[in-house]
Amino acid sequence: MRRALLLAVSVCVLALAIAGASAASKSKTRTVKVSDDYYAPVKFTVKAGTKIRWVWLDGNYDTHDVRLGKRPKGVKKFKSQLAASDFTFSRKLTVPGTYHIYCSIHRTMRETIVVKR
Ligand SMILES: [Cu+2]
Repeated sequence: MRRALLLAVSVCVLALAIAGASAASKSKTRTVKVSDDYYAPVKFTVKAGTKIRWVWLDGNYDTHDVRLGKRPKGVKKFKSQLAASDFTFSRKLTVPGTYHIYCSIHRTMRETIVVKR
């Protein structure tokens, strides 16, 4: 009897653990890289409401920033500070459309983010 109860409890705990893990994998953050002199990936698609997290790689020599250029109507511009390494910058993109990211120092550094409904 006690063993059956113990089994039932462990099955429940396991189910909760699995539910927790799948909730975590649905987490709406997309991490992208900032390096010399590129963003990676250069183009990607996310669902509306996803938080984009730019991570400056270790060992960069140049400073870079993340600036929003062309964007969907009604979206305010944003820009990060200039940094070389050991820095992150995040923005949640809620409005569907195409977002053009660029670095103010290196005009060839560009990234396109497509936000889908
Ligand atoms: Cu740059």
